[in-house]
Amino acid sequence: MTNRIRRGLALLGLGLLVACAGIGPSHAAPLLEIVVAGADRTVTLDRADLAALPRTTVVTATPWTAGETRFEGVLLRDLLGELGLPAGDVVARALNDYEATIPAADIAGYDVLVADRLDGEAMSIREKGPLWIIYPLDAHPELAGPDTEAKMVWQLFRLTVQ
Ligand SMILES: Nc1nc2c(c(=O)[nH]1)N[C@H]1C(S)=C(S)[C@@H](COP(=O)(O)O)O[C@H]1N2
Ligand SMILES: [Mo]
Repeated sequence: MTNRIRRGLALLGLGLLVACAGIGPSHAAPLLEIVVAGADRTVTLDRADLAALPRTTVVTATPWTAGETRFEGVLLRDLLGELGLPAGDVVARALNDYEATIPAADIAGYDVLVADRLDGEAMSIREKGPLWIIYPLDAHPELAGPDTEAKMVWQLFRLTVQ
């Protein structure tokens, strides 16, 4: 199979999963749950599902990492778009029950990444993984500061689309 066909099949699989939300195949290691508020609809993605979506790299310094760091993953904008989900505000919830709202305007206007790799490696929970919301801080000086930092949720496991 060519990579193009393989990617097509992977996306088709995702589509079917979305269509069968709630009764889809069980995942060996679910990484991310996406809930559409008020729509009785949940999509569960594992690492392979995330790997099959359009990938983006954001290189930036952060308050929690040393020097320029290379984050790879799926833009929040692309994630919602590819899954056919509404473009609303998104509440990001972490394993420690920390929650922050990522405004729809941020998702549209900035490359907000759901990162699943840091400098080429998967992130353990201890390393703020398996998923981390990354804003492109270095590319946009106006993002510096605690308001953005509060939205950079690590140990992410659930997104709720408002
Ligand atoms: N998973 C998780 N992510 C989180 C938080 C948290 O408590 N848990 N705190 C947020 C807030 S409010 C800020 S200001 C920064 C805090 O980072 P610090 O604990 O390194 O100061 O991370 C954000 N991301
Ligand atoms: Mo904060």
